[in-house]
Amino acid sequence: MKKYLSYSDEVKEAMAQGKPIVALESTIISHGMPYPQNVKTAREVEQIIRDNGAVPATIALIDGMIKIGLSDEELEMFGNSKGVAKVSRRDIGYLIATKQLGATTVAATMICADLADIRIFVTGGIGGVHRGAETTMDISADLEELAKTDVAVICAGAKSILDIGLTLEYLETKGVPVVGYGTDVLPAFYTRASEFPVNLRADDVNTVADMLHAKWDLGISGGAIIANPIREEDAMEESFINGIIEKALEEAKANGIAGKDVTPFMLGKVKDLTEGKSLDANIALVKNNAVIGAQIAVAFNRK
Ligand code: PSU
Ligand code: MN
Repeated sequence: MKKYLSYSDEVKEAMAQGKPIVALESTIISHGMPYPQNVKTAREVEQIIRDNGAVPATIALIDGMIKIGLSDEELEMFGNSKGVAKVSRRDIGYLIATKQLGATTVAATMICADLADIRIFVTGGIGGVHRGAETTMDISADLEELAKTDVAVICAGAKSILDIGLTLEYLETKGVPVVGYGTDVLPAFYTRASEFPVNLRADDVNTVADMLHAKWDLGISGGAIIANPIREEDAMEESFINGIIEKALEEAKANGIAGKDVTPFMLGKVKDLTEGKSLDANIALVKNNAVIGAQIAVAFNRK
């Protein structure tokens, strides 16, 4: 297994010294945001994690290896290359065998973080049960991964491009803890609140760290979602963003978008229809998650 893993010097040193490490995904860079904002954001998020006492490990597949920690040039390459594959659980073996560039989704990043023994992972949003999934069966592999892989994902909740209620039902069935960070309802990514309550709430990072230790010490395998609302000043107006999402969903349908292309298509459309405002919100919420995620990693590492 170890022969497939390659660590950056920064991550190698952090591991040797027992420092807290935070995993970051690369699909958000290659397929979630346009260039050059994607690369700029990736760099800034890494720095926020350092400033909060942890070490960032952006994960991607390069030349037949799982890279744990990317160099500046590699970040640039993932942000500014055409034809980088979007890699979920199903794709990892093939991408390694064919030595292609692979940007890891939440599911694939969780798998790679777990292999590297990194338990805390920061991103923007997770995949979920899509609207209309009762006929399309479009349910993100992220949810299945959360059910079985021991990595906690700090995100800003679930976007209303998804069916948030069904996403929560799925997570409940699979036994995935969904913790509201300072909130009693699941945040809806661009907005601070959805209409859906969460069953668990934490108001400080120690509670999150203690919860993760207790769960995994007890042998209760699987991930956890720590849902951290976007800051008030960065949030979008609810009726505005929901109207845009409806429009983008219609366009996706009219264009026959399916499979792994749905989420990137929706993100791009929403960005265009909001004239970039959704991208600003997206960038702000990822940075906000990086602050909390790094602090959780520090608290988790203390035990
Ligand atoms: N949500 C975002 N930005 C993203 C993604 C989701 O706001 O970049 C990416 C993540 O990598 C997530 C993936 O794991 O999309 C989910 O894709 P799918 O819906 O095809 O499972
Ligand atoms: Mn899908």
